[in-house]
Amino acid sequence: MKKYLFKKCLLSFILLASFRPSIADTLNIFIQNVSPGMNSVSVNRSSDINILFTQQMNESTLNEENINVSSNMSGRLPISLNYVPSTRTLIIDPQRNFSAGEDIRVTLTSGIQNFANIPITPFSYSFIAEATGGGYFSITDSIDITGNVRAGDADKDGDVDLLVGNEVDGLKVFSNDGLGHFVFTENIPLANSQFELEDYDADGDLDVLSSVDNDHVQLFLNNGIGNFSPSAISNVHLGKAGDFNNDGYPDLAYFSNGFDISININNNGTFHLSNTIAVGHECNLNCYPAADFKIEDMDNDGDLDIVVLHMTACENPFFFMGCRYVDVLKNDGQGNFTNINILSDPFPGDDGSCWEHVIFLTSLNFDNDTDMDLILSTKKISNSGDYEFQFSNMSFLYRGQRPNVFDFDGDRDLDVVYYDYVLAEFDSENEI
Ligand SMILES: [Ca+2]
Ligand SMILES: [Ca+2]
Ligand SMILES: [Ca+2]
Ligand SMILES: [Ca+2]
Repeated sequence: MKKYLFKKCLLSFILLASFRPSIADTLNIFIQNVSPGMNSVSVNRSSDINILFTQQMNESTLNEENINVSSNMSGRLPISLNYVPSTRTLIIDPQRNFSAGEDIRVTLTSGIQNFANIPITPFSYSFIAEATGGGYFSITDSIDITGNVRAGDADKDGDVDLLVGNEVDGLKVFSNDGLGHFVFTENIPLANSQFELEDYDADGDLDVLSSVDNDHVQLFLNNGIGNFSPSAISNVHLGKAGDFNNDGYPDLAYFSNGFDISININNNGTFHLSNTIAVGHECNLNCYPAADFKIEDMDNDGDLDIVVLHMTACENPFFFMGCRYVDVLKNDGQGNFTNINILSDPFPGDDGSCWEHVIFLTSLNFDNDTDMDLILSTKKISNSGDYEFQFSNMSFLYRGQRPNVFDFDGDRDLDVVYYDYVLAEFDSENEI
């Protein structure tokens, strides 16, 4: 995410309280339906995952090599699998309950075959586990930072730890004591303060991908208990993770050439530039650029698309003038993308009085159907499917941003890490 004029941000979260089961048509020629439904929120924490196929499957291909269930909290999850031919249903049983608010992605790769040994169209989808609570937050811990902050269960002991970038000492790991307080445990000295945390090798633990100089990133692999060792270097930039080709391994996307998006495919821990998608920007008020993007399956066809917010604005003493666009880059399933513009605002107007208010793009299924929706500051963008979107204004400014929203103290309500760029520190807030 580009942080031009990024003065201050406060992470917050709206918990959608109710869950309505999805009523889905056939999802593709191989998959009838999935449960929990696509983009579900508030999924029961002990749920199994059921895949209903349209036809009999080759049971020997329904194995862990071809099926990846991954968590934003801890990476790939151990699962057990049971295929029931009489109902054409695959039951995926994760070997632990989901954590509150945990984001789960299920990927079915092309290694799966039907009864005639024809590979399926690769398919992935996600849902969010239920959390309880609601109310107020209080500050519990403060840690100095001068770089990225990412949260996840780095040491795999069941609680969410913090990795904190520091320009002097590199990357620091703070381990959660189980009650939401954090203890410094180790430095990753070769890693930079700019990094991301994902299970890049899909082996069930979270790894670090760090900028190591202007043009390269280096992977630091987790040994399974939170010790990170230097690994492959790739000649690409740091970016957001998304498995664009549905092989179970997180790929990378980042801005290049202004607002264009570069896709980099993960090949056994090294990243290779695949293609760059042009993102047009027809606005001549080219004073300050700002941009953000989210990686979501916006058309529910089982592959990850990219939603790009891009804007430019000029500041005079009293107000901003500019224009902003939202484009969806539609994935064809192979990692090739087509650009579809869904919003073009010549002058932000309704929420353009303060620059920091208009660069927050959030993806969230806020109307509890099966589609992923968007929130852009005070504008709700409701997804009706087939690239039809409804726009409405909210009376408040929404700046909720994942990924640093987790249940840090294990009491099943969601806590928030927020960081203040002005003071260069951040605080962990726990809900009470
Ligand atoms: Ca932990
Ligand atoms: Ca890993
Ligand atoms: Ca991939
Ligand atoms: Ca898609």
